[in-house]
Amino acid sequence: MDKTILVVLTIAAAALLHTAAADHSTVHVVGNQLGWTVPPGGAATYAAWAATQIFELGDILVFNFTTGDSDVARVSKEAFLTCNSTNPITLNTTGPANFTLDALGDYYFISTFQNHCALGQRLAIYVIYAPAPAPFPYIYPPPRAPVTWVVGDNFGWFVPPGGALFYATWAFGKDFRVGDTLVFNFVNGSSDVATVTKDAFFNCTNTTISVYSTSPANITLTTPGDHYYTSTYPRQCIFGQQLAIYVYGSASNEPSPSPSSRSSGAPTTSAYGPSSGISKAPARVSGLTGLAITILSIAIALFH
Ligand SMILES: *[C@@H]1O[C@H](CO)[C@@H](O)[C@H](O)[C@H]1NC(C)=O
Ligand SMILES: *[C@@H]1O[C@H](CO)[C@@H](O)[C@H](O)[C@H]1NC(C)=O
Ligand SMILES: *[C@@H]1O[C@H](CO)[C@@H](O)[C@H](O)[C@H]1NC(C)=O
Ligand SMILES: *[C@@H]1O[C@H](CO)[C@@H](O)[C@H](O)[C@H]1NC(C)=O
Ligand SMILES: *[C@@H]1O[C@H](CO)[C@@H](O)[C@H](O)[C@H]1NC(C)=O
Ligand SMILES: *[C@@H]1O[C@H](CO)[C@@H](O)[C@H](O)[C@H]1NC(C)=O
Ligand SMILES: *[C@@H]1O[C@H](CO)[C@@H](O)[C@H](O)[C@H]1NC(C)=O
Ligand SMILES: CC(=O)N[C@H]1CO[C@H](CO)[C@@H](O)[C@@H]1O
Repeated sequence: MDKTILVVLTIAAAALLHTAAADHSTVHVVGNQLGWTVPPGGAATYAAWAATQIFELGDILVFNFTTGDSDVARVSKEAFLTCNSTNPITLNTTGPANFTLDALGDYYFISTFQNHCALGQRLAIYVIYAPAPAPFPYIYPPPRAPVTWVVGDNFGWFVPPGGALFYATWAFGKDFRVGDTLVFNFVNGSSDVATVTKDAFFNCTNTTISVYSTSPANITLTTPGDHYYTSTYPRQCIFGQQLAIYVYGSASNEPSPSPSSRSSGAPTTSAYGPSSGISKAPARVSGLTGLAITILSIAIALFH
């Protein structure tokens, strides 16, 4: 394809993504009415608050504090775990302070005022999925032959050391279509693959649609839309053995997402793909998983 066209399409896609993110951005007031302060309930307070939120790309955090009584620093994970305020990534001393979640990944915030962090004024959150590709003109992917996807590649299907971000990262930007096959490799008897509903996925409840108990579990994608996978084994779901994917229509035809997300003027083009920057993961991981990851990370940090 002509480079100029590709650049123009990429810019257009970026602009559309930006618009989509802006339209859907949610404002999260950290701690709700409590605001950003030394919490009466200790560190569990902000972890519990985070568990009630779903953080997405483009969302805004508002740290509501009184200037002079506190501040907010974005810090590394290590600094968060050790309450080290020596070299923060950003520091805002004027309240309220806004922070835009502009990338996937984890974010750590503390107060640099003496003892505030140790007393629980710290927050860890995870931005795992981009927002749904809701109403913006859809760019059709070119037809292609069915693909076999090995879930987690060489790592396979296990509790990932880094938590739920691992499978979200694996799935991010992948072009799953009806007719494709997912291959889950695990150890017989120590895990399984459960296809679950969205609620069961987010809440890690053990209500399964179907279970595949022998490895490899080869699952052919037969319907478009969201698909959720986890394990029925104890704690594997809450420790991050969770995969959410969005499946487009047939591999060899134009995809058929909901009619509202189509535009008659949308060009048929090959600008679509992992590098186009178009996010298509509709799923979001609740703070509950984030909390589980926080606990797991802290546990890992303590035992090393
Ligand atoms: C910030 O806190 C003040 C004092 O409690 C309150 O009046 C104000 O509404 C809060 N702002 C937000 C955005 O919650
Ligand atoms: C705090 O972090 C700084 C660098 O960011 C490091 O030099 C220092 O040793 C750390 N302090 C502690 C107590 O870990
Ligand atoms: C912070 O975000 C709130 C809520 O969107 C908004 O009302 C306020 O103007 C923002 N403040 C700054 C300094 O951007
Ligand atoms: C989790 O479970 C509760 C009820 O147990 C339900 O109301 C909610 O919709 C479920 N899903 C999410 C994403 O929280
Ligand atoms: C799991 O069990 C099935 C059925 O017994 C067997 O065919 C398969 O080879 C086993 N897989 C592994 C990875 O051991
Ligand atoms: C599952 O898929 C793998 C990888 O494509 C293949 O080697 C294996 O034979 C398939 N197993 C079954 C039971 O279809
Ligand atoms: C989940 O459900 C399956 C089948 O319904 C059951 O065999 C398994 O023991 C359950 N696991 C947990 C952790 O409750
Ligand atoms: C919470 C936070 O760090 N907010 C802002 C602090 O100030 C910088 C710029 O100085 C902003 O980029 C941050 O969003």
